[in-house]
Formats: sequence, structure tokens, C-alpha cells
Amino acid sequence: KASLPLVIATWNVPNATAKAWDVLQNNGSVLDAVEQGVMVEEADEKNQSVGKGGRPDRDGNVTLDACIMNKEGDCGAVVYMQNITHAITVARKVMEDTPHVMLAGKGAEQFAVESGMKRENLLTDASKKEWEDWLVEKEYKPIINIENHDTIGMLAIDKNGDISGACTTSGLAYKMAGRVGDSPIIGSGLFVDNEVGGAVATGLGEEVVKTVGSFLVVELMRQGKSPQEACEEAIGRIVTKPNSNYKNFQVGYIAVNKQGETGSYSIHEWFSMTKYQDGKNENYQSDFYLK
Ligand code: SD4
Repeated sequence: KASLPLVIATWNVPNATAKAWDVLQNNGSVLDAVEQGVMVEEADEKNQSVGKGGRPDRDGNVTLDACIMNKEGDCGAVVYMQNITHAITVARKVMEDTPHVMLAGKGAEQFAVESGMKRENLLTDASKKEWEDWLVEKEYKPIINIENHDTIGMLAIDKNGDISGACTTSGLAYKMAGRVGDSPIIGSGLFVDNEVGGAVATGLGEEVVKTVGSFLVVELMRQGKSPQEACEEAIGRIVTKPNSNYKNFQVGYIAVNKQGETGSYSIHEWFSMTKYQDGKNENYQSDFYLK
């Protein structure tokens, strides 16, 4: 049996997993752990895929997507939200303080401000400069891989075996205004079932949504697959579609089951998972489909 607690996250995000681990060590809840863990990346202006410092859409607006899910199976999400750094906290407030599961755009921002969060400019000089350079050619193609810095999805399982998950992103750089990806969609970007396990996705959100990826991974684990096998089969659903263009985009999944076994798999090389377990905080290169 795997040693608990443990925390896993998409990509190389040791500061985020360390924060979540600290919360668990200090008897914080598993929900606090994933929320506070991903907040580290939201606040980090150097991570240009999440929160403050995120890359904008084509019009220069940073728009955030996030969702969170607790061990009771409740969830909350914000989509297309601007001017608030900690989208995950707003998602949690949607879950806990409203009768709804999802708020979008202006309504999400208004709710955040009414809940005491402050408006901030999320477009940093660095991301603004890159966007201005992009405007010259305006060539739009999904970026296959951004090593180290990307959408953060996190799953944690506490010493009692209870699971929670969080996912937060600024979405694809230079997306169309109004575009929403997989990350705030429960079942696509994130799914947790405390009886079975949890999964989160990263990469080209459209492809994750089309296959309801994270829900699929969890259901495959329910049928007896290991987290690794489940992630591989969910990637298989994408790459075996007729006319799949998978050579041109990346999707990656990480998963944990109730026993604390973990898995990760992607289409292309260079996806990785950060895992904090047994006091060790390590990054693991993920196995991948396109060899
Ligand atoms: C999206 N899945 O908005 C997110 C972006 C991402 O690696 O994960 N990029 O589609």
C-alpha cells in the first residue's frame, strides 16, 4: 500500500506541491492543500499559463478558468474571469457560498469582489511584450509543449485516504476572446470521486472536452484499471479518433487512486508530474504515446 499523504501535480511545480504538503502536515484539510498549492502558481508571475502573469487572449485580455472538487463530490468553477489572481479561491467560494457550480466572466468577477477579493491587473509587462510580438504575425497554433510552466492541475490524498483536486489556468495563449477550455469543466479538466480516485488534464483543452477526459480516467479506474493504465487508455481515445490531428497537439493526464497509486501519460514527450510523498518532492518524466 502506498504511503499517505501524497500530492501530485501536472508539470514541474515543486513550490506548489511543497505548499500543499505543508498544509497537510499542519493538519489542514485536503481541500485546503490543493487550493493553497495551486495558489502558489497563480501568484507566480513567471508562470505564464496561470493567474497573474498569464498570457492573454488575442485582444490582450488575461482570462482565467479554474475548478475545484472536494471529497464529498461537490464542485465549483469559474470560467472566462478577468482581473482576479486567485481563480481557484473564487471557484471554491462558488462551491461553498453559492447554490451554483459555475460562474462566468463579469458575474464571476463581481462575485469575487463582493467576497472581498481585490481586482488586479493580471497582464504583466513580460506577457504584454510577448503578446505584442505575437501580434506582428498573428500566427495561431496551439503550443505543443511548454516545459516546466503550464496549467496546474493538482490532486492530493490525505492520511485517511480522502481526495480533493484543483485545476487552474489562463488557458491557451492568444485564444479567441471568450474561449473556455477544459480546465474549469468538471469531468474534463478535473474529476474526483472519493470512492475511486481523481484525475486532471493539461494540454489542448478542446481535445480533453471532446473525450470528457478526467471523468473517463476515473471511470476506468473504477473498472479496475491502474491510474497508469487509465491515463494511457484516455490518451488512446484521443489518438485513435478518425482524423485525429494528435501529432500537432499535446494532452497529458495525471491520476491517483484511492490506494495512493499514481499514473501519468501524454501524447508527446516532455510532460511531467511532480509528486510529494514520504517527505520527497520529485519531478517524474511521463511516459508518452508518440515515440
Ligand atoms: C486549456 N488545458 O485552456 C488548458 C491549457 C493547458 O497546457 O493546459 N495548457 O486548454
